[in-house]
Amino acid sequence: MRKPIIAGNWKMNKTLAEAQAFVEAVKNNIPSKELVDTVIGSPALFLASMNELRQGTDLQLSAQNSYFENAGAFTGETSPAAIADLGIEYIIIGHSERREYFHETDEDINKKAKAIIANGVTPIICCGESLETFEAGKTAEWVEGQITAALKDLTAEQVSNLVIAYEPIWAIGTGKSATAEIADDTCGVVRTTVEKLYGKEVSEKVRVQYGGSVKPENVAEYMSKENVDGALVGGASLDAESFLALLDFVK
Ligand code: G2H
Repeated sequence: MRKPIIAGNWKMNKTLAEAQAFVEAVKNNIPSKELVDTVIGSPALFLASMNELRQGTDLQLSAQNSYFENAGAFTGETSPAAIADLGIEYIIIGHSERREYFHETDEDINKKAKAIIANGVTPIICCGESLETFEAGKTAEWVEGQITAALKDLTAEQVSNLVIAYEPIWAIGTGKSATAEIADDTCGVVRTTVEKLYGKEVSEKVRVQYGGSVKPENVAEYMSKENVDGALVGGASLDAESFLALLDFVK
C-alpha cells in the first residue's frame, strides 16, 4: 500500500556538468511515479539546473539539508523556503554525517522538520545508531529516542506524509550493509515508535527507508521486507547505470 521511495544521496560529489549529464541519462528511463518515487538528493548548488532539466518527467529532487529559518543573517545556510520555491520535493535532514561533523542535535532536526513541512516540502528524516550502540543491543531505544525527538510537536497528518530513513552508522559507506532482517526489524522499531506517538493509522502510512551500503545487488531483498518502504542510497547512486539498476525491483 505504501509507495516505494528510492532516493539517491550524492553527498558532496559531482560538478554541475556531471549532475546535468546524470539527469539527462536517467530522467526518461525511470519507472512511473505511480509505481515508485525516484529521487536524487543533490548538493543544493545544482538543484535549480537539475530542476529545469527534469521538467515533464517523473524524476524528483531532494536537497541534503536546509536551515530552519526561511531568511535572514545566516551566512552559508540554505533556506527551506528557497528550496520549496524551486519546486524541490524533499529535503534530507539529520543524516549521521550532519550530526557527527556539523554537530546537529535532535532539537535542530525537529526545528528543521517543522520549517520544511511549513514550506510544503517533505523531510526525509534520518536516524541510526553507532556500532557501539548496536553491539550493546541498544539500537531500538536509540532509534526510538531520535524519532521521538525529531517528531516533537508535529501533527498526525504531518507525520503520515513523512519519510524516515533508518541508517545504521556502521553500515554507511563501509560496504558492510545490515542484513535485510536487521533493516526490517529496525524500520519496524521506527514504525512502532510512530504508532506509540500517533496511532496505527499514521504508522501504516509513514514511509521508512533503509540506508547503508544499498546497491543494485541487495536492494530487492531489502524491498521485500514488510517494514522497508524504500532505500536511501549513497555510493551506488552516483553512477547513472547503477542508479537505474536500483529501480529494477519495480519491474
Ligand atoms: C548512507 C548512504 C546514503 P551509502 O549514508 O545515505 O550511503 O549507501 O554510501 O552507505
